[in-house]
Amino acid sequence: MTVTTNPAEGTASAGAITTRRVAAGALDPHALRADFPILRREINGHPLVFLDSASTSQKPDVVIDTVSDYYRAYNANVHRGIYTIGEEATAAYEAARAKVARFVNAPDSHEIVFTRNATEAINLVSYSWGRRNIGRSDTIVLTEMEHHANLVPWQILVQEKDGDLEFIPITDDGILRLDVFEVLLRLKPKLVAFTHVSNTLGTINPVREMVELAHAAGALVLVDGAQAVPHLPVDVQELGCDFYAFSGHKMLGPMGSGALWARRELLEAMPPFLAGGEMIREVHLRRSDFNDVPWKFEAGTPAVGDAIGLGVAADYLDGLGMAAVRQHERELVAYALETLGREVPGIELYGPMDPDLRGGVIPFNLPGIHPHDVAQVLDRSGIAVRAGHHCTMPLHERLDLAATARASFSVYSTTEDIDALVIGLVEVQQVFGE
Ligand code: 7TS
Repeated sequence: MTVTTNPAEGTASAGAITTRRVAAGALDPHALRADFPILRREINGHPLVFLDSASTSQKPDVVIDTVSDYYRAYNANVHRGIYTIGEEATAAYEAARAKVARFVNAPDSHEIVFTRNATEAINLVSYSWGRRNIGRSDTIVLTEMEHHANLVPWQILVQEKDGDLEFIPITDDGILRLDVFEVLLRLKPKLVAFTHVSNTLGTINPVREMVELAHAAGALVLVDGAQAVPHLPVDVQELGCDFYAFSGHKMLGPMGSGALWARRELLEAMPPFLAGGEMIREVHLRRSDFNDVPWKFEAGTPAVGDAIGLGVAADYLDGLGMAAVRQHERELVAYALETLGREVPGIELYGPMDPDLRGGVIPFNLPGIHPHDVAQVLDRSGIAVRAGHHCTMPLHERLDLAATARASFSVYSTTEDIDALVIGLVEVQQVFGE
């Protein structure tokens, strides 16, 4: 595929490339796989079956070529150069911000702060907003299903400020107990922070309803969208939350890309997180004035090529249509739950069994076999799944599990991938004599 670079917009052709992958509103993962060069790899003589997209997604040619074009044609620092390639890089970087804003329906592209990943976006809020707004005895409400990225920053904050953390419990099926949430809201928390989609159980949380409850109790809401933005339509205005954090590298974008969306008045009132160049307007020896948002939060030279690549990834997904992406992954979840349950003797599956409540994440265990052994034997057949606690140790503790194996999907995942997993798991059971 040839990419025609238009630096002013990043590579402009992603939307056109992807429209042919959608027939009558349905996504054709087989056609789309041609866009992902890594899926042509063989591992141990088998085609790669990549079932670890919750860790990071693979990247289409159009994203890889966009980043490569940036380095080949207009690599320069941004917001500085009076020369042509500096102006091109700046225009493409800011155009990428507008694309990402549009993708999550942010009302103003200046409400998007580029970060390295969701972790950095959440830390930006905990260090900047948190240090100014959380004090002694203030409460932050989280859930039992959080990724460590949406737990540890808040632990550090409340330890420093002598505040409190409370946790919305889950049912054994991995559904949040909203009845308990309502009770916790009587504590008048300053912030409620929770994941949109669980990276371990796949649970899709009722964000809008939770935001309404939290706002009625006077709390702000941060949503960790790392597992949602790549997989379902996200509209931050409709969700009504205050902060929304996500990773670019899980949504077909480059490693090292991610973003925070926050309401503008919040960003404006927040002190800087990191300090140095870019984030200032005027510097004197003993004091400085800071730049406008979002640049106030983008200290130092940003990952320009990665941000431009992220903008193109957003266009690519937009071309597929996020409703079609969600429908595709919902079908895969239904197929996986049914097929694994039927074909793999004794398999234990965790999380909600209703595909309507679940993103493309399937955690499981084979009785008597450690998930690390499961993953290692699957790798012999070219099948990549993650094994361990998936950065959700408290959730595993709650479910009384030492570890799980996890298959997770993206736009290029197919029912054939799931069939290969089923065959692989039966082989694992034979290897271990179960
Ligand atoms: N929040 C959720 C819900 C996540 O799933 C992850 C990463 C993060 C935050 C952190 O994202 P990062 O880009 O800052 O690293 N989740 C996973 C996973 O499930 N397997 O590897 C990384």
